[in-house]
Amino acid sequence: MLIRRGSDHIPSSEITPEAVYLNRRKFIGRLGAGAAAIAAGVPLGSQAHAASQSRGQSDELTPYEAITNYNNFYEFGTDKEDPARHAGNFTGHPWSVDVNGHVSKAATYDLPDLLSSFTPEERVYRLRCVEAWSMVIPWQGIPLRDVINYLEPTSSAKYVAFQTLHDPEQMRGQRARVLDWPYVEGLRMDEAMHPLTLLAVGIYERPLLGQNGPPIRLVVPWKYGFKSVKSIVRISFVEEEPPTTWNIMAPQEYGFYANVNPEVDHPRWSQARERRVGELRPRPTPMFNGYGDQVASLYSGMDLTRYY
Ligand SMILES: Nc1nc2c(c(=O)[nH]1)N[C@H]1C(S)=C(S)[C@@H](COP(=O)(O)O)O[C@H]1N2
Ligand SMILES: [Mo]
Repeated sequence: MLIRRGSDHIPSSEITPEAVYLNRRKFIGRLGAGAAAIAAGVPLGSQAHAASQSRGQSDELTPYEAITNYNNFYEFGTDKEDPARHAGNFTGHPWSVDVNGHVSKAATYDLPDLLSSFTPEERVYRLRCVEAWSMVIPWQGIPLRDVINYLEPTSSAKYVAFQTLHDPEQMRGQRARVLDWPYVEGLRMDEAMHPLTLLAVGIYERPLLGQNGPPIRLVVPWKYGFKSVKSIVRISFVEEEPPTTWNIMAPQEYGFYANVNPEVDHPRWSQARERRVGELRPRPTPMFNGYGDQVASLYSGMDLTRYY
């Protein structure tokens, strides 16, 4: 198990990479602030709040510098350095999210309004990208299921679909047809309702920078990074499995489920090992990115070589 909740103890192994952050934590403690403040880009220097703290037990946190300078966000270019270079002016506010489909409270929400009743929690999750690199990131976010419960989907809602902003003026990468814009993703309802699934609004208690998908992005820690869709403008409750961008682009390479699985290789490379950003030596990739105890039951009886 990679997270431990309800503890403020910080193992010494985690102090080195972000001494500044951890020092700051000691001072800010548990001062109150709503998710809306984070999502609206309010600086968190004095307002950070972690409703329930959770920390990786043995994993060193990836430095903020790496999390914000080595990214995949094709809306801002395809090189890992492009998002940091080109997303500087992209703050994600003002922002509204369109909620539609099989859901009682379908509406277009001003994001701070939608989030105002939720308090962000801190979760230290590994993000494991299909390109075989991983980072350990202290996210602030709201469990997706809290938002779903608030929105009240009907019994016809079997999947949740997400869509990223389409705005080639702000997102220069969308001026080229490298992907089928807008970027779309989806989860089965039970995956979306799983307590590990997070709508992230911050990293290291700072609002998401442009490159990390502000003002709100998904984090599904047991799946490859491409499921963690950034800068979400639409949430749809649907009956059928929704299309997903990388599956549209290369169906033999990227499936709907995209569970981290060392036993199912990408057709062009192995997924058995991964390189933690900042480390030289690759490590073995754990099944379900290390969250198997909590999520394996979602897939019991499914052939994971077929539903990859
Ligand atoms: N809209 C959008 N979301 C996206 C992507 C993208 O190109 N566009 N890239 C995905 C991929 S492949 C990964 S690995 C993660 C990277 O998240 P990070 O840059 O915050 O680490 O974002 C995912 N979400
Ligand atoms: Mo990725």
